[in-house]
Amino acid sequence: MRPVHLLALAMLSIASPAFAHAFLERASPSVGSEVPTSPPELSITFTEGVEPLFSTIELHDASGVAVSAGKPHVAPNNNRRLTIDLPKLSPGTYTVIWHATSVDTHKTEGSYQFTVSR
Ligand SMILES: [Cu+2]
Repeated sequence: MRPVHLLALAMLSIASPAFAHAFLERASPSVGSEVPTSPPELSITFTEGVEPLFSTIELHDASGVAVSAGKPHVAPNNNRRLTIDLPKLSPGTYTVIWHATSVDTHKTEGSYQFTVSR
């Protein structure tokens, strides 16, 4: 059992705050949600501040076609929230692909989906 405990300790130290990266904390529309109508904007709140010039949010419709959206920006008082303005979205399921560069220059990425019902 001893080697297993050592491994668990090593993993805990990797996950310490000194090794923090920008991961998705919450999103709007939220991850996996269904929203009644096309939202005016999409925002992702990360676990640490991000650099908007070096971060991207892409949106793809159900057939994989990229939806052209605005450049990502952060609010002056909250660099953890990255926002893009959205065009009018047709009903369907959309895939959001994000690439974040945090203020400590670490890069992270991920994706999730949401659905516009009408
Ligand atoms: Cu980091």
